[in-house]
Amino acid sequence: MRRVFERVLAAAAVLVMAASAAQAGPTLTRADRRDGQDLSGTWNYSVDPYRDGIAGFHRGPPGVGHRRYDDSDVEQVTRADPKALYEYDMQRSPTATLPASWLTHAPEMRHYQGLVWYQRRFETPALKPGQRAFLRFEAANYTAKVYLNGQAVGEHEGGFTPFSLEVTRLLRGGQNQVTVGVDSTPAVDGAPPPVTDWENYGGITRPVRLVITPATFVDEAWVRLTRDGKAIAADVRLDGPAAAGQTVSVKVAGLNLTLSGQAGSDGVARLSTPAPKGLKRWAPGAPALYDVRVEAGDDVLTDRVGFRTVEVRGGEILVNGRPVFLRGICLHEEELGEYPARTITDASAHALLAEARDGLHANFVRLAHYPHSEVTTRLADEMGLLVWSEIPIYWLVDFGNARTLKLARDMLADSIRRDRNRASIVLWSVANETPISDARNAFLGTLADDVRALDDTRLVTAALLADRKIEGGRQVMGIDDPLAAKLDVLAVNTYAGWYSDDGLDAVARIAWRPTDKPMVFSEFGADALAGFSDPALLRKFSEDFQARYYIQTLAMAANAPSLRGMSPWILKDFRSPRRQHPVYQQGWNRKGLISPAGRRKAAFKVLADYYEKLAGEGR
Ligand code: GCB
Repeated sequence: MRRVFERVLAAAAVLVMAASAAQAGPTLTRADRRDGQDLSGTWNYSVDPYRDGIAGFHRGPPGVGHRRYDDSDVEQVTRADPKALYEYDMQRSPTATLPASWLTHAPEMRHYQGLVWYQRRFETPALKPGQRAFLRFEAANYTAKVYLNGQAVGEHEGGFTPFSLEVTRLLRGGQNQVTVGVDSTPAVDGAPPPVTDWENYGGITRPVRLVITPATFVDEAWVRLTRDGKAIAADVRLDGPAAAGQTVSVKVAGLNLTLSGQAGSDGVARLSTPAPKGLKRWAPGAPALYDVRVEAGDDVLTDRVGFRTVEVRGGEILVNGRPVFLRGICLHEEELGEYPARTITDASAHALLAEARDGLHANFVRLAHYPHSEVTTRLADEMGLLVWSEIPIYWLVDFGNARTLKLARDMLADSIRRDRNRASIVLWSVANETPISDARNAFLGTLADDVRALDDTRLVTAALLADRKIEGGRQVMGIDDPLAAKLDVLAVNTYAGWYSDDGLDAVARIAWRPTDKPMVFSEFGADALAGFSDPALLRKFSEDFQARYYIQTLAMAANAPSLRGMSPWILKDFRSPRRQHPVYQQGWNRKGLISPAGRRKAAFKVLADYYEKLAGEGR
């Protein structure tokens, strides 16, 4: 019997679901503050490298040989029916604590890429009449198929954005069982594309929550100081049958302020009031935050929000009307330690951001190369750091592909909706180092337009590649990219002296063409293995080389008249499968200013001193 050989989870159920990208579920911002239940904790897991659980070993349509996944306990069934054959038993499979990438679940999982099934049971009271329930995943990398009590509830593509699936009808009072198939395999038409320079952390890497709402609830409340700084505005988006016409109020207790009004036929209430005189603005280094309470019908949503303006004028980046120089550093989403699992907690995010703010005297972090966890952007708000947030449109994306464009637009919209209340975020980046072509220009142009339509209170940027020429016998770098016309801030990655043969003395002499908009060095950096010193030869990978590289590149920065900030690459060494030098790299990109364990390299002090001096000059 063919059935005998199969290991089928939810085969038929999966096939009836659209095999497409992100589902447009609600955003459920500030899920951490909503009613419900945290489903983090102990889950069972089971690998499925051939994806039998989805397609069966014949990869055929459902029918003979395909058993619909059911909710039964395999051990009990086989005891009652000794002829029954299952080649999986989730409830007796190994366990892991989520959220975390599976790379650290067990030594044999370290390099696993493919499909992993996760399952857990949880008890919950029956819903009250009118209540709704959602499973909200803050992130699962890269695709996820979700089942509750044996029924498919939806799927999602993209490893860094949240998604919520409604389970109102499937949720039982008492015990429930949630099963998730997470597949880390990158797609050639996906985002990011298959080749990147960071570890592909498969798994459920951010919190999962059962969220319980009233029938009509506040999905998102975007509360902000308007672009011109004159008003406090709130767009409150409701979801549910009573959304249209619903009365909505937004209270900012610390300002003694209440905005109220009705949602329109689209379920959105657009409220606004002049900014009160006593408003204390959020600013880098002085992060004033206010508790905000949004009420609509039976629902209440709270948040903590800062109010500030950011704009570009006369070649300057202005925060609250004052020019700022972005004293930044890049970060990947990877915690300190020799065995990171992309488990970002308050403590692990704080450890990294504190190194940036207090160690380097930074006022800015570039969160590369995808939306980081909600904990991180909330902490940046609290810690008074300016933030660059980005989507994984990186290197060789399939720019001519309509599916890829839709995916990118969904990711961008999901990340903006998630984080529009984070005053720390001042830049939305639409791409990193993407080779110029007509298809790419059109693709990224669409994304830049989307940013402006979704959020007019921040600036649009993208990390571009530098153009290099010899002019009058001197090396001159600049930006020659048609996308520049679409951006507010021009960002450029530059590695002269590391990826080029330039001697380090030559780097300091490179000049930069002025640009008509503020320019930022979004990256520069050099690998160094912590502890490897080579002062005589200054060999690459030594701390001495990296420190000298920083000295020379910072000298070059003085030759860039439009420069208004920088975020060198990168705060901490990070795992990258393409970095396999056996002596210096061992699977790590070593461009960190600190080692995986957090040890500061010599270049750390070079940058810290430079930033301290700039800060002392009031920049
Ligand atoms: C870059 C990329 C970044 C890499 C870095 C490097 O330009 O944007 O993702 O990790 O260079 O180390 O080569």
